[in-house]
Amino acid sequence: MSDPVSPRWRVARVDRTRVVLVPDLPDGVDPAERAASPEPGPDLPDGVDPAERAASPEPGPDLPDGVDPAERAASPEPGPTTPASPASGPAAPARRTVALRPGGVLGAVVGEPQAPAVGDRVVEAPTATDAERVLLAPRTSELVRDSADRSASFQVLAANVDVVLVVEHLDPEPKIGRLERLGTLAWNAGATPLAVLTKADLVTDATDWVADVEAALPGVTVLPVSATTGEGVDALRDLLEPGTTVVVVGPSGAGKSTLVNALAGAEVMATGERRGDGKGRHTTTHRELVPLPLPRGAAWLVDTPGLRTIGLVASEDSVASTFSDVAAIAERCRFGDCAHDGEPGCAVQAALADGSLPQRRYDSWQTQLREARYAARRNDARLAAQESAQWRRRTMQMREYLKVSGKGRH
Ligand SMILES: Nc1nc2c(ncn2[C@@H]2O[C@H](COP(=O)(O)OP(=O)(O)OP(=O)(O)O)[C@@H](O)[C@H]2O)c(=O)[nH]1
Ligand SMILES: [Mg+2]
Ligand SMILES: [Zn+2]
Repeated sequence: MSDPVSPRWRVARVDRTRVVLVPDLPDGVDPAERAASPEPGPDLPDGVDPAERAASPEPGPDLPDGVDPAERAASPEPGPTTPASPASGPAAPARRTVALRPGGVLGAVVGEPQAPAVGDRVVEAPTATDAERVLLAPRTSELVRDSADRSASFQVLAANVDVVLVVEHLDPEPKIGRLERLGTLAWNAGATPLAVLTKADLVTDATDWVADVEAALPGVTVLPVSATTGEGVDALRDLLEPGTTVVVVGPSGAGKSTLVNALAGAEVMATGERRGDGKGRHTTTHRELVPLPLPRGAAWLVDTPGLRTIGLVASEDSVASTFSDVAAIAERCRFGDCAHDGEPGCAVQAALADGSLPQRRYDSWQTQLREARYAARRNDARLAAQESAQWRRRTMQMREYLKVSGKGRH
């Protein structure tokens, strides 16, 4: 697959009126090797010619310059540090700021102009009149959540995501329900979730929590880490593939930015103190894409602000991925349409009764299913509304036409 236009950029940051772009990195991985890789993540069209890739220099740790001074002045809570560029090493590829079109959109290679998200791929498509013209490339995946303000149906947290690091602290105690929700969010994006339990240095033994989280997210790798002692950080880095995009999500104060810095081996994101009451204040206030140098190339990391509430916009299939164990039990119910609500021969009720299915997990499953069904209905309603708006427009256009042409008059 080749692009009609080149080269590629990635959206590193989105503001109201402009986006910051960084040059996309060649992933440095032989496609054959990637195909043989055990990681089942969705394969990204890399758009880089293998020959060209071989010739391209190893991308250095392109450190972002952090927060724009103007933005910082306007920001209610300025970050404590602006990471400095490394004194040595290859010159960082140019960052570029591009103004958004009215409505906060960019033109797209295919289809209507769209609001860009961090992680979007952007291609240069200069015209005679606009040498700066760039276009959004179609997304391979989207990490979405319910919009916070309900003004839109959902919010795109990041685009073109391969792996989601679902971060939860070991101290205070991890919230399993939150991990389950973020797991579903990740599956729904078509990405591979990886659970990271931070602050392992604050607990004597993380083994039981790891087992609990493994049970809550079947098939998901669970890693305890400590940015303080370095425990687990190399192991986590080893799980990440060059050329992929890895998004870090989790509650405020969980140590997401600290983890990003530990993985990157540099202070690329500002981190904050946790409040005495255990509630994190939001240190990171915007989503940002930063490069992650790996031994065989580089990947992209997206740090995000802590999510206060995580409204699910997910399909029932994504819920079934997180609850594959419960879904397997439900398949043994006598009736195919069993509501697990007292029907005879209900395997789910039986599992609850004998304790093999914890009530907490059952409740979580039911809650997520309800939300998935609600999201589907809402989406249907939204599509219906769009259709009726189109219909109204067409009717008006037809009336206008009849008026102008005089055909409507008797
Ligand atoms: N003891 C210990 N503290 C940690 C660890 N990781 C992070 N912290 C501390 O936790 C606090 C919050 O860390 P951040 O990295 O800013 O948390 P965050 O998840 O990015 O928070 P938001 O940006 O608000 O979403 C800081 O005081 C960190 O020093 C760890 O592994 N061990
Ligand atoms: Mg942060
Ligand atoms: Zn049942």
